[in-house]
This record gives sequence, C-alpha cells and structure tokens, in this order.
Amino acid sequence: VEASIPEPLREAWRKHSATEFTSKDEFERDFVRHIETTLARSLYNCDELAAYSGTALAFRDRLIIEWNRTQQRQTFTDQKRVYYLSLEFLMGRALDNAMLNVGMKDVARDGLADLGFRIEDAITQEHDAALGNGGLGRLAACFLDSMATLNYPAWGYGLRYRYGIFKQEIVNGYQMEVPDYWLDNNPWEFPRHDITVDIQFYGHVTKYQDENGKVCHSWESGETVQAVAYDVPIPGYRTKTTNNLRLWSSKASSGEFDFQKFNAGDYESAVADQQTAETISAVLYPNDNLERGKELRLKQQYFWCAASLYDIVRRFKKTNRAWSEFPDQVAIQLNDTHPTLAIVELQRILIDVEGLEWDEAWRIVIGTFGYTNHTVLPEALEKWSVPLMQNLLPRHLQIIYDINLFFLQSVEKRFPNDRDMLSRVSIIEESHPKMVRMAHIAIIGSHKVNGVAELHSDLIKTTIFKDFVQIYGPDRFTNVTNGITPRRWLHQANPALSALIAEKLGGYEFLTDLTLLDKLETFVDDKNFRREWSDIKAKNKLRLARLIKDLTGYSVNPNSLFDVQVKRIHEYKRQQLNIFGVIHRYLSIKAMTPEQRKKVVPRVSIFGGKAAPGYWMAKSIIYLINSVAAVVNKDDDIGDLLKVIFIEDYNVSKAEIICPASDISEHISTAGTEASGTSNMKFVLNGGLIIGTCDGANIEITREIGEQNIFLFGNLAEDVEDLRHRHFYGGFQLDPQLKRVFETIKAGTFGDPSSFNSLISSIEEHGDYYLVSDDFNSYIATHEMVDKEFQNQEEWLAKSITSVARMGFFSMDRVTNEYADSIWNVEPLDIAD
Ligand code: 6GP
Repeated sequence: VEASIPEPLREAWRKHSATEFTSKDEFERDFVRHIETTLARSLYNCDELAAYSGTALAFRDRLIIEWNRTQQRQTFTDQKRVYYLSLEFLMGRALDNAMLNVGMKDVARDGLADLGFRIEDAITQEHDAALGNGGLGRLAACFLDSMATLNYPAWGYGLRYRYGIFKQEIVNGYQMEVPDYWLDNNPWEFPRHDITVDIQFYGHVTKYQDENGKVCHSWESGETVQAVAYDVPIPGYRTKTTNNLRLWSSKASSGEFDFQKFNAGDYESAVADQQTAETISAVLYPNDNLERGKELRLKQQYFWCAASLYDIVRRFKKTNRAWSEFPDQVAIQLNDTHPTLAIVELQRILIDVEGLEWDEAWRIVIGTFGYTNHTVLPEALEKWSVPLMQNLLPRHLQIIYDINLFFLQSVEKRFPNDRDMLSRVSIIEESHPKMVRMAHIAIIGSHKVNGVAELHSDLIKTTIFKDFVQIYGPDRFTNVTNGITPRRWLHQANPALSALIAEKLGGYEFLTDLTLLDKLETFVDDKNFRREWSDIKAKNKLRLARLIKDLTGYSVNPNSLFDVQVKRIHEYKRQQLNIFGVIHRYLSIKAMTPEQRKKVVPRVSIFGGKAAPGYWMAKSIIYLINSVAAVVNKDDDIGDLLKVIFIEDYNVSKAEIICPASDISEHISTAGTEASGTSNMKFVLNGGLIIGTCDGANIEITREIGEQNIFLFGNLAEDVEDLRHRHFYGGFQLDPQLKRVFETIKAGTFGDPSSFNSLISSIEEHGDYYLVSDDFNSYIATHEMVDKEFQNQEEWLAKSITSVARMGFFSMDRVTNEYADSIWNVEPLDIAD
C-alpha cells in the first residue's frame, strides 16, 4: 500500500501509461528502439539473433502490459485462484506462440521484412525452454496455455533451473549428454529481486508451552537459503488474460555469517557457501518415470514448495479472510507427488506459525489440494528415507508421523484387526531404512486424486491405491483424460493445415472449441479437399526430410511412408520392439526377389528421444538403432525401400516439425504401463494415423475416431500379469521371427554383438518383463496391414481426415474445464470489454 501513488499524482501516470503496438509501424518502432537501447546495437550490427531479441522484446512489452492488467483484475475481483505446482514445465519456444496468441504474427512478419529479416529465421534463433523431461512437463505447459486462454485466474509455480534437460549428441552411435545452458538471451523472464523467501533446512525442533499452556513447536537453527522469484508471462490465445508462471531461483541468504567469513579473509569458504545455495536450482533431474532418492532432489522439492506456499499464503492474508475460507480462495494442484511436501508445509504453517488447531488446519489442507498421478510404474513412485528426511526437515517428519498416526487410527476404527491393511496403507514403509511413501501423503492430504486416462485411472484404483478406495470410497478418485493445446500443436506446428481447416469451417473458432472439427467430416469425400489435405502432408514431410538431412546427412525419399516414434527412451515404451521390427523388415526385403521388391512400400523409420544418463538399457537401445541405421542406410541392395533415422536431441521445437510429418506413429507400450501418452494425440490431430497397443489414451482415441482408423495390436492389460508369470513358470517360448532377428544381431550384422547382450538377454533369459516377444507377431502383422492400407491413398486420406474431425475431445481446454469443475471448484474470470 505504501508503494501505491496517491490519487492526486496519478494523472501523469495515466497519461504516460504504456500501450501495446497495434500496427506494423509501431511494431517496427518498438523493435528498433529495443535493438538500439535494450541491446545497445544498431542497423550496422544486427544479426538474426538480435532480430529475434528485438522481436521478442517488442512482444514482451505487449505481454507484460496485459500481464499487469490481468494481475490487477484478478486481485480486484478477488476470486478463487488455481496454483499448479510442477517441478517441470516443458515450454519450448515462446516467441512464435506469443505472436500467434496475441494475433500479431502477420504484422511482425511484414515488419521484419521491412527491416531486412525473414520471420522464420528470427523465430528459430530461440533456445527451447526445456525445463522438463517428457509428458508430465509438457502437460504442465499445455495447462498454462489453456488456463490463460480460458481466463482462469491461475499461476504456475516451478523451479528456475540454470540447466534444463541436457542436450543430446550422438557420437559414434552413442548418446552423449551436453549441458543445456539456456538462460543467455532469454527475454521472457522478469527477475523479482524484491520477492524473496528465506527457506530453512536442517536444524532441530524444540517444544515449548505458550501463555495458555498449549504445547507448541519451533523449528530452529539450521541453514537458510533464499528463494528469488522469476516471473514468466503466459499469454492466452486471443484473450486479455496473461497469467504468471513463477519460477524460484536459489541464492545464498545474505546473512551476516557470510560477511564475517568474507571479512575474516575466508573468501573461499564464503564463496563455497554461496555455491552450495545456488546448487539447489542448478539442474533438472533428467529422469522420466524414475525416482532415485537423492538428497539434493528433496532439497529442490522443499525449497520450491515452501517458497510457493509462502507466496500463496501471503497473498491470501492480504484479503483479511478467516482461515476457514482458505480452500474457497485457493486450489493447489500437485503435478505428481513431487510437490507433496506442500501438504505438510501448509499444515506446518497453519499449526506452528498461525496457531490453528490440528483438526481445523487439516480440514483446510484437504480442501485445498488435489493430486494427479502420472504413472503406475513402481520405480517411479517416490519414497524418501526417514533418516534423510529427519536430518533435512525435522519438523516436517514429525508432522508426517502425526498425519500418519491420526490416519491409521481412523483406518483401524473402520477395519479393526486388519494389521496387513494398516501396514499397506501406512505412510511409513517398515523397511531398512524406513521410507516415507509420498503418494500416501498426497492421497491422504487431498480431496481429489486423479489419473490421466480411463484405463490408468481404473488401474490406480484396482492396483496401487486399491486400499485407499476401500478407506475413502470411490469419490476421492476420478479420471481426467489428458489433452493437448491445439494452439501450439495444430495452429503453430502446422499452419497450413490450420488454415485449410479454417477455410472449410469458416474461421478459426475451432482453436478455442476443438469439437467444431467434427464439421470436417462433411468434406471427407470432397476430391479437392483431399488433394489439399495430402499436399499439406507432403510439404510437411519435405520439411522433415530437410531437417533429417541437416541433422544426419541422410537423404530420405519424402514419398516413403514416414513411420515415427519420438518420446523418452524407456523399456516400457518399447523402442526395442520397433527396432527389432525394423530388422525383421530388413531381413524380409533382403530375402525378396526383384519382382517382390517392386511391391514393397518404401519406408523411413524415424526415432527420437533421450535416455536418462544412468539408464544403461535405454542407451543400448539408442546404440542399436544407430547401428542398424549405419548398416541399412548404406545397403545399396535396399536403397529407398528402408531407411532408419535417429533424430538427435528431440525436444519441443523439433516435435513441432515432426508431428505434422508422420504417416504413421508408434505408441506401443506394454499394455497397462503408459498412463496416457499425449504425443499420440498430437500425431492424430495433425492427420497421421497411429499404430498402438490398448494402453493409456490410445483406447479413448480409438473410441473417438473409430477402430477402423487406428492400427491396434498386442496383448491386453488384463493379461499382462498372467503372461509374465508364465514366462517364469510355464517355460519361455521366444517368438520364431524375433529369434531370427536375435540371431542376425548375434552374428554381428550390426557390429559387435556384445553391445546388445543385455538387451537380448532381458528378453531371452530374464523373463521378458515388457512382453516384447509376446507382442512381436501381432506387431509385425499389423505393420503389414499398414503397408497394405497405405497403398490405397484415397482410403488412407479418408481415415486421416475423419480422425482429425473426431479429435475434439483431446483439447487441453476440455481437460482444464474438467479440473476446474470437478477438482478446483474455480470459475473463469468474466472479461468484459
Ligand atoms: C507421464 C506418463 O508416462 C505419460 O503416459 C502421460 O501422458 C504424462 O505423464 C502426462 O500425464 N509421466 C511422467 O512423465 C512421469 O515422470 C512420474 O511420471
């Protein structure tokens, strides 16, 4: 309030208040001013990177003006807000998205042309903001886009990693990791050096009695690290709402301690302390669907949760409401269990700092939180060792024990004498060392728990969280099937297709109501429309072929069938099944007569994705793909009939080129392992067909688009357990075609076979956990159907168009509205002109 300018002095402010550029001329003015003043350059010294920066800064001005207004509006209306807590935000590039969302891309294109630049060259200078691993991080980014587009008062909270996901280089076929320093030339963040929070670690807890004799706890001593806020504006599509993504960066607290050391000449130790503090937000852990229990990771989690909660509570307290109203003003969504400590931290603030009684505080906590689960893989379920937690967060561990005590007491009342049940649902696993099960805290401390596709949500209710359904009843558990933002994944990635659809539907309304796509079905038989549709796919394939040439040196024939699998490399996602299938194809072609070869549909098998640096098996898969590529692509006997490509450093901006260019893409996880998948939606929305297992969102995609428009294969989730069991106790029969593939590898066709030993033995000898052999036959047969159907291009086009027309359900806007209705109880802000 003190910082606010008194009314009599506001005239000058109003007169000079910043305004957005609205014309080409004004854009050029802002661009040149930024080049000359912000960047201290000139027309004699303006390369493409500077042109990018100038454009980005001009657009940033626009965003920040709307950002300011949005924040004022949201504060003024003072309604319930959503806070999306995610350790990952896989944003990709921001400039193109900002231009399209504010509707000024054409203005910028013309302006840049006047100034001597091609807009594409400026756009591609931008470094991806890659603060995430894969699906979970990209989902968070799609959430931000939809929440802003739909005018929800919503904030994202995350960490400002100095290094995002590593850059992948392929050297002699192997993955190498290179640090991704992405912060140079990043115009999109606003450091808020005045918004800081001191975060405490270690120390001990003392008990005392207050003046009324109540027993209280105080968490003392220990170390503090400072959290500094960095704000990133998130523009909605064609709306005034520009929301905030707040990322916390760690810094040494400027306590006297450091200065004493410094003054005493102990510079090194003073600097070392500072570096230790900065380490907290230094790097994103590069694991997808895997947790490894490292202390620094727990520090990251607490640092970010505590800073975010402090911020949220501070904002709430400004409204002078009673604490009981907290859940009416605040909804916090936990993106997986990574932010679970926020539950414990809010309880701590309410009882230790604000003096509420336990039960009242706990009611508030439950009313506030929702938890989204993204995986059933046991290796991804977070557990922290009790001694580690005791040391780092002593007060939180006490609170966790109390939460557990009260919870177990209530369970015991309802299920007397069921010791097994108690030990299964306890927050504490009685192992050595004891472990804290984060998912249990997340379930007990939230009013809603959701999975991300129907099958997945059913699975969590019948397997990993079964007991909790017994305890709480089915109402605490729900499903919200994932979606994607059509702004980035159709309009931005595939402008030609977006324009064609707009022409047919009479405008771009489908970008904010994706169900309108259904009108496309009336054009399925329109010959001209089909031609235009297939021309666009052809051009997108050409664009990808150019990228492939640039990255790998290989020329691929754009008339081939482009078969794509791009996603994190993981055994459960089964890139090994794909590459074994490619080897099978190679062997089949080799065995053909020239006559037979004439009938072969030329194919390019395209792979992309990163392996976690410590994931040996995933790295072997990458090496096998590259080794097969090296042989097949140089085999003159094969020519264009088969090419194998590994695209290095797969990321969001490459996905924007790859997704519009597939004929077929692969979503072939072992049934029951892929919670949802979201790239399946991106490919179909861009007119590609998919081959997939009955897993995750593939099932709902099938339901929406019709089973004649998708290539499904493989065993069902309900049979997986049985099959695994049989591998051990019924004798293991390797599929004969897969056997032939293994023999070829073992014969050294693709180089030293010892490199692939573990890959093969995991299937042949160690139980084939992911059922590669069980599904191989049906996989190969289904690919033969793909070939056959691809030859009937007219039918193929009809399938492609029909599928796109039926994809409306998978809009992130539908997802966001479902969370708002069924979990957050939040309304969009009414924005009148
Ligand atoms: C992923 C799931 O693997 C993927 O199926 C889903 O589409 C995505 O989340 C978004 O819901 N999970 C993760 O990336 C992960 O690390 C802990 O889960």
